[in-house]
Amino acid sequence: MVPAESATPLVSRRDAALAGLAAGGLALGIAELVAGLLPGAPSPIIAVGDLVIALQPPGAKQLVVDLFGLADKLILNLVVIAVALAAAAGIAIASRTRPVVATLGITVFGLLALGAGLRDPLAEPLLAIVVALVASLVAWFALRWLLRLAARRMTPPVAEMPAWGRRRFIGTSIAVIGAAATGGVLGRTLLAQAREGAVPQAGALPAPDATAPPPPAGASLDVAGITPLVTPNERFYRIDTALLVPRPRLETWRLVVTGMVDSPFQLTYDELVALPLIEQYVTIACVSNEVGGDLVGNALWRGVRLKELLERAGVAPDATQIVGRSVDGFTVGFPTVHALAEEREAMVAVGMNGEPLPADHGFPARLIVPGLFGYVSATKWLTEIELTTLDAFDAYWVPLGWAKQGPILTQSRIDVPRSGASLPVGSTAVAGVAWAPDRGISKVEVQVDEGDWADAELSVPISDATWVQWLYRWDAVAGAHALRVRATDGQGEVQEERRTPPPPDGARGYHAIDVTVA
Ligand SMILES: Nc1nc2c(c(=O)[nH]1)N[C@H]1C(S)=C(S)[C@@H](COP(=O)(O)O)O[C@H]1N2
Ligand SMILES: [Mo]
Repeated sequence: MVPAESATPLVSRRDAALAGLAAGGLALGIAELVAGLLPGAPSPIIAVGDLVIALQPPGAKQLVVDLFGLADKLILNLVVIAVALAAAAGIAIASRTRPVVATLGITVFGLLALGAGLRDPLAEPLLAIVVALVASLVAWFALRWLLRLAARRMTPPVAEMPAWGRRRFIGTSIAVIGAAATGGVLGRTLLAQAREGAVPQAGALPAPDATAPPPPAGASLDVAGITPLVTPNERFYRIDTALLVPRPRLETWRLVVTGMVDSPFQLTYDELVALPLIEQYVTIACVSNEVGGDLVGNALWRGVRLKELLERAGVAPDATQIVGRSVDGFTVGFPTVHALAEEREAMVAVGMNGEPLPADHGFPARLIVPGLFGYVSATKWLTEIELTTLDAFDAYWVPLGWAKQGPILTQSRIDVPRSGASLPVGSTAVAGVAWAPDRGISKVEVQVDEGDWADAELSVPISDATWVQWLYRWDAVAGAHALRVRATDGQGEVQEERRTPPPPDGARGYHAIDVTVA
């Protein structure tokens, strides 16, 4: 046996990097496999990704939205893997001359995996320790083994056949990487599968006790290309910090109502859906939505009135804030008046457009508060409603620089024609949606170039909590034109013209498009 201390300096940087890559990959792959095989064991890749999201600098929610909000978090997973592998290669190179670097580096990464795993609310602490320990040991032994294999070919007497020795080392490293990738993919597949199955079949949801009347006649305008009045579940935007969609098991899931209340209580899923269920259309929107963006949707939500749950618990008069907590630790917070006010029907939703909540949208239960941006109100995978004070607690996005209070701003969007479209001369439908939940929309106007603002036709609103469609028949004349839209809410406030970026409290400004008429 050649002691690592004397053999490893002979390894080339390139071979050491390959050994580090293979050893690091094997550690990640096996950790993923353990996470897939043992329910409650955290995946270090996901746990570290969650940590990255949690540690974003203020205002960086845009980053999450741009990078991972819609791309199913694939990119963050890949970045975490790439950084880990690059570090493993670096550690292996450095360990050629200073073997202690391997032990130190692996310990640091093991502790990182441990720390990240321990703060994953979905993971068992003991299994977080097991995963970190297994991954560290695998990394350490695999690295030592591969470096020795690489060194052996350089060491007399094998030095006479370097080609053979090198082929063997490279072949082994590639085999290890293949095994790591296979184990990793298998583990992640098992992990994702383990979280399915809890979702009941569509239709299993009890019928609502108070059904929403169907949308009134004239609620939808007949315009090709306009956003549909009700957003189908599979087309509804998705924004959250979850790298892996939480799928709570119904047997153990509870909704807890606690904090500054007379009598805290908890409900099972069956108990929750056995309560009187209402149905209402509510348009929800993301604070990160850009002017003209599509992080907004309108659905028929079915669920229990939040008021009902709060009355049962008996809210202390000085409890000024409602905090919604998700099974994955995400939190929202909003003033208690939003749930108690007569005109609002904040709810714990269990159904979306006639089906149980899809996993992506918060199964088994989520909050829906008409009029508030999602980040302060719409907790998905809800498990706790806590009554507290506004001073006592800042929810997830507030320390990251987003506004404590998040009323949805009045906005309007042009859906047709598309910006950049070429149109024929003559009558053209300019149409889209406008929303100001829960103040309602009283007017939408369109401006062509720098001309006068002209009233658009509005669809018959479902309620003040939903968007409306609008249509303006434009007599298009030849040339290049700019079209703008603005809405007025139900209280007579005109949408703000001055542009602001989404942070800290939502984007302002008028949506504008350019078209060419010929
Ligand atoms: N558990 C959890 N709930 C969450 C979030 C989250 O990150 N985690 N994001 C919120 C934000 S910012 C928005 S805009 C809405 C989006 O709901 P949707 O994905 O169903 O459209 O969910 C809210 N609820
Ligand atoms: Mo959001």
